[in-house]
Amino acid sequence: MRRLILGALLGVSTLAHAAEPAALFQQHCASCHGADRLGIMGPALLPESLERLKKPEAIKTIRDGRAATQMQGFADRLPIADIEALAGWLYTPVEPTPRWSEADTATSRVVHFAPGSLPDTPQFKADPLNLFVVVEAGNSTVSILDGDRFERLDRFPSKFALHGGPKFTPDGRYVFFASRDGWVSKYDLYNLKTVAEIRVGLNTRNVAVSADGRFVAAANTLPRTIVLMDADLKPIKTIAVANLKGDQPSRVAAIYDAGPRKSFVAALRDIPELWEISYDPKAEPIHDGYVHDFKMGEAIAKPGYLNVRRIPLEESMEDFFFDPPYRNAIGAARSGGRAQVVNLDARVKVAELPVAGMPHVGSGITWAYEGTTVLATPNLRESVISVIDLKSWREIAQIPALGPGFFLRSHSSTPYAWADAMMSPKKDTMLLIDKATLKPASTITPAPGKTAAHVEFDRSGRHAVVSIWERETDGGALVIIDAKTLKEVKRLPADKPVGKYNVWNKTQKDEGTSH
Ligand code: DHE
Repeated sequence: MRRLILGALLGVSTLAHAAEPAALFQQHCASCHGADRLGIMGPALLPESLERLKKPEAIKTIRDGRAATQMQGFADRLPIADIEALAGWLYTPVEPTPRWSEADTATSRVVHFAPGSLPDTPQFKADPLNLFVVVEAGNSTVSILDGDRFERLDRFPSKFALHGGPKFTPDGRYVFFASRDGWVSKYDLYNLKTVAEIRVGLNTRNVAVSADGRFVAAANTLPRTIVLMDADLKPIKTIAVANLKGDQPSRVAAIYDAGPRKSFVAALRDIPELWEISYDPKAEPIHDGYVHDFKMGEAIAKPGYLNVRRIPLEESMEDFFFDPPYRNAIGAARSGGRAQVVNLDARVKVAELPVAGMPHVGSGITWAYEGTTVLATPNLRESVISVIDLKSWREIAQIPALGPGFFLRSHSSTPYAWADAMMSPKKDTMLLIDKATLKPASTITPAPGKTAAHVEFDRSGRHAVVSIWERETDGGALVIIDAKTLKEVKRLPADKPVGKYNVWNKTQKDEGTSH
């Protein structure tokens, strides 16, 4: 009866079963999450943005709320059956597919501090190049740590579900974050302030910042676009991601800066192409056809600057990595089991190699080994770290891991590469691999039974910081470990700390860090 009255009040048919959660949503959730589910002060609630949230977690969030956020629990107002129905409904697509236009992007931009209005020197006493930026997923915050004393200088609310590595300007002053539901934020590390935000889409993969600090590129899966902005997050252009004919749109798998090439390179999920977008004003013109089939003079050349140069592939590429001279990109083939190597100058695939499972190439790291450079990548499916020689493009070792894992990290001045096994029963243990022998060297279990994942080093490489990837109330912490003695130095409570990023290592592109 209650439902009938509610349905009548809301003008929603209560006879059709599916209308009930929709009505509950409008009554209880729409004011924060938007009647269209695209988010207002609460995050978007679309299947795309909920990909990483398991349904039981969603039910728990609706029932109990989310600590330290405005998300209150509904256990006292809704019976569990309604909560379950509501959670289930959130995973169904919105019809028609929501749109996000260039105008939406432009009007979403908020400038909290105008460029030039804040001091140009660090407003704290700590080495600005040895700060750590720590993403805490539990309470949607970011912490800024002094990397010498391992103390917080700031802890500020972030957009919901930041994902991917934040990206820094080359001087280390600004850092850019992307949230899964399309927000890009710019934070001033000298003044410890978020200075600008913009929503570039409804579902975003990651952001890249140009090596000259002038451009920010955001890669979306919804809508299928790449958004180019200046460093103040003012949109420059939105590029529709599709094949040459324009009849097959594609999600972007990832976009990265290729500094020495003065370009962004993007891998596309749904079409077999790799894209390069030059930010060099002197870039050569682009003939708008595949390199294999256009005839000189027939195609009209576009300016090479800020336009797309297509590289045709046989199969679309997932995540990828560059070799040190940025001449080649190596990426996992979408179907798994193989990696393809693409020469970005010749614009052709130059090698293909079998690799086990699904390597997480974007989280790979490189180091010098026996006269060559190797790329080691964690594996999302198999208990193995693949080591690939970047000269011969052969897999030269498969190091047995403790289980499938997400991340690898090292530092130029430490002998070990640290790997997690966060998707296995050994999720509480990090494996240390000897970079000189490619053999397992040691293990560390900083908190038995709790997930240990993602390592970052301080600027000198003397300390490693490991995430205990749990809620703060459940032992979530940053564990600071002496990288030589492997002894714990300090433990700082943190709320599900995800990634940590040291300004020096990221801006200097230390060989132990990923993109
Ligand atoms: Fe990530 C980086 C892709 C799921 C935490 N992840 C990246 C990058 C890519 C990627 C392409 C590099 C972007 C960059 O740094 O600019 N991640 C994917 C996936 O395809 C996958 C498997 C599925 C998905 O839903 O997207 C996935 N990632 C996850 C998670 O479930 C993790 C563990 C938790 C979360 O917060 O979503 C996760 N991914 C991370 C982190 C980084 C990352 C912490 C940055 C690592 C770094 O050291 O730079």
